[in-house]
Amino acid sequence: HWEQQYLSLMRRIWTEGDERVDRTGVGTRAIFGTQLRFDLSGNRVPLLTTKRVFWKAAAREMLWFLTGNTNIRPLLQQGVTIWSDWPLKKYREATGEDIAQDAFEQRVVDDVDFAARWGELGPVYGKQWVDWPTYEPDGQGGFRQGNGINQVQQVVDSLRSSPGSRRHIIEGWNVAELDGMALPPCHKTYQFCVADGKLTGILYQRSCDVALGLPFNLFGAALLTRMLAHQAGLEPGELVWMGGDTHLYLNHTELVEAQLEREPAGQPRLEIARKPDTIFDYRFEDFAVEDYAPQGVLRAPVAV
Ligand code: DHF
Ligand code: TMP
Repeated sequence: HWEQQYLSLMRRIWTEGDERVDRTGVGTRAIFGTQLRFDLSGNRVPLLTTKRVFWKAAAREMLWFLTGNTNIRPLLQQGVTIWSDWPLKKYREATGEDIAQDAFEQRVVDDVDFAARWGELGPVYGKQWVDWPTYEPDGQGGFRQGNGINQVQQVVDSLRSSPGSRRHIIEGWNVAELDGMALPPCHKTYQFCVADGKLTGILYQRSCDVALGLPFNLFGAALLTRMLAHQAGLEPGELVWMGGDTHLYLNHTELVEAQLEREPAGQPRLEIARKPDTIFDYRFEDFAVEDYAPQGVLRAPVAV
């Protein structure tokens, strides 16, 4: 079964990984340098069946990246809370106020000024993907801001105009702006390749929380590949996922042990109902997952 790849990776990290102290202080077991490969043909999608994955949140997150927005407010307005922990931590540290997560989230939704001040993640994925900053000489020996670069549109254009190119890349790792980001990008590089009328995507993820992040990242990367293929008139090929520091947090023991007991079953498919004029015009309602009958939710704490 295609999902065995994920389960074997999980098992290998848990039994053979190096134990490391990480930034969060939680501790991990990790393997450096890993790969997974999934067939996307026939609209197959690598959505894990050994636990329920909230693919709707992952889809809304991907659409949010494409808007260029970097504030958690639009996510919270749609009930997506996966990015709340980082602004919340910053708010608590700055104000000393022990505000509950749902109260903080409600304030971000209700109060635009509060959201602008406290809901911002900095120039993360969305900003770099569709508005990578540029600078140009101002004619007086200095520099002024130039037009931002929309990497996603450029990839749509290059897939259409020079499908054989080896430069279909979307890069999140803007070295000059890392300091301003709540988290430097994890899924930092996407590359695409056209062969036989099919589009294959590679995601290089520098750091991967295999239990919580990876199920979302696989679905998100597959969705992005599908939208690009759709826009460029190509069929879906494969999704190749490559991991740098690929880890399991030590406080995920219960999830890992339960999930490794389970048998995967089925092959979900992702259907896209409508072809909008541009890649920026997809709506959440355009996506449907079929044949998804996962086993139960497995909860685990996220390391902040
Ligand atoms: N930090 C860490 N330590 N791990 C991450 O996976 C991670 N992911 C980030 C930001 N920082 C991170 C962004 N993506 C969840 C999933 C993805 C995600 C952040 C959080 C998560 O908590 N998933 C839970 C609950 C999902 C829900 O309630 O919608 C899950 O069970 O999948
Ligand atoms: P780091 O910046 O110290 O590497 O911590 C980031 C953590 O978040 C790490 O555990 C990887 C995880 N992560 C994912 O796995 N997927 C994601 O999409 C994001 C944003 C983070």
